Amino acid sequence: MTKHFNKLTSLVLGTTLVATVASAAGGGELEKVMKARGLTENDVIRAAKTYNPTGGRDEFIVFSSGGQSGQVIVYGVPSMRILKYIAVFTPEPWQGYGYDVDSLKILRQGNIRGREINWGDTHHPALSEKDGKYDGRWLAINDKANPRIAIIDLHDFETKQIVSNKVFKSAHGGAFFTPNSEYILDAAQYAAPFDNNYHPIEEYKESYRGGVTIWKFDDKIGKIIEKDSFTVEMPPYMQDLSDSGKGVSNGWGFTNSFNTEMYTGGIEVGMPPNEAGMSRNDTDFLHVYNWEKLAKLAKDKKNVKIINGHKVIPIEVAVKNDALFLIPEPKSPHGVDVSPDGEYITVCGKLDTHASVYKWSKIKELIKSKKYTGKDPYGIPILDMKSSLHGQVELGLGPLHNQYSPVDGEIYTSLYVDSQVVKWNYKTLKVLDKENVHYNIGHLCGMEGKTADPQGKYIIALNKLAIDRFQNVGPLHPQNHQLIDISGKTMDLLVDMPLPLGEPHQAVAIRAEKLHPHVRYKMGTNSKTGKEHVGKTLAGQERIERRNAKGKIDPKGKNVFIYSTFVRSHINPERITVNKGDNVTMYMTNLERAQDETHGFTVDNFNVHASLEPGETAEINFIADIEGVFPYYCTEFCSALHLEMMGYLMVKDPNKKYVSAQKIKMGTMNKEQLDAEYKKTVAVNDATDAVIQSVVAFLKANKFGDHKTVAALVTDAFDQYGQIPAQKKLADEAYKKGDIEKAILFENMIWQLMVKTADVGIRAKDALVRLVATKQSASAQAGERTFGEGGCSGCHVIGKVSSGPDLTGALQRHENGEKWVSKFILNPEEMYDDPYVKSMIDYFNLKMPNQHMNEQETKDIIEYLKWIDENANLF
Ligand code: RUQ
Ligand code: CUA
Repeated sequence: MTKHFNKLTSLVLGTTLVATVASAAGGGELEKVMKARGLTENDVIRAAKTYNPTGGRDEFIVFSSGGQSGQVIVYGVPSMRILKYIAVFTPEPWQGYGYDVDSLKILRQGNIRGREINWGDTHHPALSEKDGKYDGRWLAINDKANPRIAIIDLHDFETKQIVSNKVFKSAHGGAFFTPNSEYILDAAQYAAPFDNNYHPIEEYKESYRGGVTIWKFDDKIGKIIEKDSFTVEMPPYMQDLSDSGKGVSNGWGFTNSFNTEMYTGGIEVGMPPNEAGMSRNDTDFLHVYNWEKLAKLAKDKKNVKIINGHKVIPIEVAVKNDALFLIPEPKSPHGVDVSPDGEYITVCGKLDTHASVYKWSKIKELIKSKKYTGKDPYGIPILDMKSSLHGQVELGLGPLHNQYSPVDGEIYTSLYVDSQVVKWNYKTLKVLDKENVHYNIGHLCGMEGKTADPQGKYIIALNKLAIDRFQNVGPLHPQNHQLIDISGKTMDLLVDMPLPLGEPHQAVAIRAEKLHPHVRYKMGTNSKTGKEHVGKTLAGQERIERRNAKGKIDPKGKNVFIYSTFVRSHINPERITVNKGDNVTMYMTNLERAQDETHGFTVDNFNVHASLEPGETAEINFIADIEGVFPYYCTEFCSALHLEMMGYLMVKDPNKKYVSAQKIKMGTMNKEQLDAEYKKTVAVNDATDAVIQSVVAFLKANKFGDHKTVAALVTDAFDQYGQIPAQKKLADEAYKKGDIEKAILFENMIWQLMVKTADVGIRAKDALVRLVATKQSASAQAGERTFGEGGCSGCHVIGKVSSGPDLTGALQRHENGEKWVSKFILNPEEMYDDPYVKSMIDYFNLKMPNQHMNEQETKDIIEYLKWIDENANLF
């Protein structure tokens, strides 16, 4: 059971690493930190293996079930940094999910028998596949408690569809895509009557049923097609996990089960409890079914029964068509996992210490030659266990789930009771290594570890308990995902990640580069449908309409429609007055194209919230049933003037008379004062525009259009800049009319737009400099870092005189410039009397301090300065 730390190689490596970093940092800094924090060399290596410097990206992206939170959790590997919670079965205000009209429609697709359900017990996420490999387009996840499947679009990481299972009362064994995403397999769990009527438990064997629902999936539009989906009826064994065949076993599905005893407890009537009765038999049944054939059968009316509007293929039909078989499997098993080539099917015993490896070619032969050992009480042929087995291996206590690696025959299995991951070979049936985890691992997640093309490198242990791993935050502990390095001969546990959302059952990981999410929507998109929103509103189209019950514009109508736009930093309109009792619909379009410029929206006290991503149109709806004044505002800190991004909803009672309270008169400026302020404002705008024009000239001179990322930033900047002429016109008109006050305000608006333009424009310039500059040598790169972190940048700004001189051309200022500068960096004090240095000290009233750079760092800085000189025209 115990192992580890035969890691001579990593120790040696560790020492080298420490030595290198220590010398680079100049005073054994790393050693100091290690000592202060009590870290070993191995800890430091593990940290280095998982650390992402700022801006660094992960190699893999994990989609984890969010368990009872009803969400999906997205995080990166190896950093284990959480990137997103995707709202699925549960309202989630940040994303507006369930608080705006369109997302609420998705959530309500999950109603069961008319009942609203606002949570889910998510278990098994599944990524869509092409040829048995992940294609990075769609994610499906099941809800065990309220049998449903949701589809998430990986182009925007939003839930687009929820379908509820019309015959199951719970469903655990899904979601599993078939190898070309034709179908999603979803097995029941607790057997129950398929219809919605009462059936006494004494009729369990007659009226209760299990099964597998085979959902038709259209992978072009990313939707389950309910009318082409069907369920294969199965005996009331508790069907558990499933997997889809692939490669040689493509076209088949595998689902295991427990409680083939068909025991129904009843502690209260003196019966032994379920747990005893349901685990009595030494074997249960692996269900083997031909989904390809069943799908064809389901197309013919005479092969199906319609229950609750859903197609069900009865057991007899499946059996008659040689599409359903059973194979004994050891004692209340849990996971069933098909190997990358589809030939081996590994079933874990849970209450058995063994894993059983079945061989598809053997099963196929038995089916072909109709060699059955008998039939179960429902007439399903049973195949002989021994003749279908490749072999069995004793792994340890409580084997649950499996994952594969690219190494031929290599498989990783979780041991729930032993709290271990075991690496073994399903072909040679040899155990290779064991790694302890804390504690009680359920699923484990390999990198694309259940596909036809596993990527290896890491395994994540999804532990059921955290116990003592983290700071106690109360009796409800966080979950614990542990990252294990599997690239070596033996496994190595790298890091723990507490997950503050429970209980993540299963996770799937995909190579990050396979994901291609959008940055913005096409202007006016309803993100839930992907189509243009009926409420799409462009700048200048903002309006408030009052309509009657027939939808006709009518000043007496009670339905108020607000077509609004959002752009930094204002909402248009800013005043909305309605009558108490009006039905208020607000369409909101985020006019931004800039990356990450999301605006949020709420009206205080009305329990509505929307998240508006760039280009998105969303809709909220409420009855203005209380009188009063309600601020509404943007809920995302979107710019320096975010707090000002607000307005007022005023709800008045049409039956009341309101007396005006307008009394206070403020003193005003005289004409000269106003004129002076106006001129000052215009002058500031002119100066700001000059800066913008210089940036524009630079961008043009350096052909920004050749670089996609820079071009996108420039487009963003000009979104803002393009709004200036309209404001300028308003300012000039107001000035002409003598309303200087208003003219000043419009000029101020112009300045706001300029600042936003400049903000993005400078970002574009910096990005362009990086792209067009000559390539930095490794040493120059290190030099730039040292320059930034070692304190130089505190006084020197490249391209500018700051609190110290501009260093562009510094190497040319002196004879033997490189030597001179390096001497000055190393020992500035010795040169304070040098006439040049002296003049600088006088000018800046500052002495260059000794920053205690070592020789290497100084050399790197010189290289960096050389790179600056090479690119002097850019700064
Ligand atoms: S199951 S811990 Cu809900 Cu996937 Cu095995
Ligand atoms: Cu928009 Cu804050």
